[in-house]
Amino acid sequence: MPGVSTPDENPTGSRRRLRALARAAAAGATGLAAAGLAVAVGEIAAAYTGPGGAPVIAVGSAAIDLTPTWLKEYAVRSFGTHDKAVLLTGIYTTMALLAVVAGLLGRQRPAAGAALIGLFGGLGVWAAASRPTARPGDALPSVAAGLVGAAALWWLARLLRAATAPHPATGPAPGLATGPAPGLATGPAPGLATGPAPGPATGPAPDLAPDPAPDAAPDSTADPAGSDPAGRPGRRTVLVTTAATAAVAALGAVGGRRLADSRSDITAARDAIRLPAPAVPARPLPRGIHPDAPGLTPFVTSNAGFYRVDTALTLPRIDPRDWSLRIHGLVDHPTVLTFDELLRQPLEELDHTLTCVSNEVGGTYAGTARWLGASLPALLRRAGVRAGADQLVGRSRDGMTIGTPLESVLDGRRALLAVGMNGEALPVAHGFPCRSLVPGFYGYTSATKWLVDLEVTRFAAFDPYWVRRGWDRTGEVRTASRVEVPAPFARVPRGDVLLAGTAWATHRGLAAVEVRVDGGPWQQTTLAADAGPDLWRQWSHTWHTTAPGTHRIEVRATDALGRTQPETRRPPFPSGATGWHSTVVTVG
Ligand SMILES: Nc1nc2c(c(=O)[nH]1)N[C@H]1C(S)=C(S)[C@@H](COP(=O)(O)O)O[C@H]1N2
Ligand SMILES: [Mo]
Repeated sequence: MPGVSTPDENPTGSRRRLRALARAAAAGATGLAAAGLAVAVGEIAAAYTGPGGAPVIAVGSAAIDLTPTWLKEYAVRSFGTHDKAVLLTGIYTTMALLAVVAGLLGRQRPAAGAALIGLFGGLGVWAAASRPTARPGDALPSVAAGLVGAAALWWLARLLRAATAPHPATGPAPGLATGPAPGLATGPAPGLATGPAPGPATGPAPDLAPDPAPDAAPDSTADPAGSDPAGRPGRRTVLVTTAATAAVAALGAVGGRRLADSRSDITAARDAIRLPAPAVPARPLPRGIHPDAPGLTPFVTSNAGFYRVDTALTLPRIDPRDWSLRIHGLVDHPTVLTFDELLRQPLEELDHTLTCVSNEVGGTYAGTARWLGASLPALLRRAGVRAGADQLVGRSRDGMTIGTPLESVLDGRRALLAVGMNGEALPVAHGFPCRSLVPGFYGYTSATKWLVDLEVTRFAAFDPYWVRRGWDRTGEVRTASRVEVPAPFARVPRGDVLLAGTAWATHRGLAAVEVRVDGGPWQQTTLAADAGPDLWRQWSHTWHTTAPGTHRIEVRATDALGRTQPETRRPPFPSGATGWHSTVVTVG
């Protein structure tokens, strides 16, 4: 036979290795294509059953719930708000590796390769079913993905094996001479080990075999029709089929995602909401709440700039027409409120700084907004809280549980069931259509987004999500302060340098902020106007620089109870970070 594909009478070792490598790559590709098809089928099915059912999302959500606290802390510290992207990348990478393994396995044992793909579908089923919000349909996308992926791998693997099998003259192609044509589903169901897997028992594995006899080398260039006279599929057939499968998978995945987005699109419903005017408007913010220091955090955080912390891999998209809030537990009159009923309550405006317990010293997981909502204590009083209750548990549509000390909710502070944020309906990422807010508590113990259920209960009766993972059950906000101006490692001219920053002791109120340079004496800073105890407070100070060089500026705050931030540095777990923030600048 002419041409490059003429089998070498005496193949060199490198040539043999190259051929083996090409065959391994082809096998790996079948695994990737089959897994891709599985993901696509899962995405499309999830467009109908709900986003929580998409296999990758289900596995990712389960991973989030199962991640030990130390690892979660590490992820938040290292990746911040990118932690979810990192997780998804990890899942896709793991899946790709397993898919390649499945493809390689499938060379000798198509059923085993198929079973591995099916197993991943099974993992999706388990993950979807184990979600706290699991509905019966949630497992369907993973079932479909597992079955289709397994069938695709089995089919591709058998095709590949047939194409690379030794020529009938030297030995029957395993599985071919005796079994049905590949692609006809007359054999054992993929993934079900109902019979011995064809392959190793019937002939040497193609890749383990010494180089095939010259006339047995599959020769795709002599095989334009895609199969040789013996009816074996050619390598080109396998290649084309694998590529076609991958293309269908890619199209399906993109299409499925689009379909899911359009089916769950609630933009129009959110845009249609007309928030009523507040029955209790907020006092206008006093003048002089924000020192004029370029680079200082704005006093009010924009919705777009507001930090986001949650466990939701896909945002719950709730149509307010399908939303209701159940208030139950240790109450005399359990109630269910629709969104319209909620909007008909007298709405109050509340200027409030929300902070996250995971905020590091000097961190940015804090934001201030003008919230609009119904009074939470008023609704609870109307429901009739019974004696013995001490915890209020909020549940979200996505299964988060958040517990707040009931006594604090009812002690006169302005707790809200918020529907508005800075003049618009809550953004989806911040809990649309309704979230709770209780000034004085970190988000994880007060600020349930996508809230659908409020239970009056006891601490002894229920541990919410983060408490089960070791976090403090009370979650009162610690006093915190930051130096923001100058920026870290800034170079500043000699003379007077303006220092400025932000501090909070939410609900207790902030009494003082002090700074010191290079461990020198503490100096009082100038506090900007006080907008109320539920809000952060900004500060500024003129530093008369003396020596050129590098200097460390430290800050500490004192709350209205006279308690100054402790120097001891502690990490956020389990009850919020402690320690003084500092920054380093160079003068000269
Ligand atoms: N449903 C739900 N609500 C949630 C959370 C969550 O993971 N899921 N995270 C809480 C935490 S830890 C914080 S700090 C705040 C953050 O609110 P934001 O994302 O609007 O800033 O939401 C709280 N409410
Ligand atoms: Mo948080």
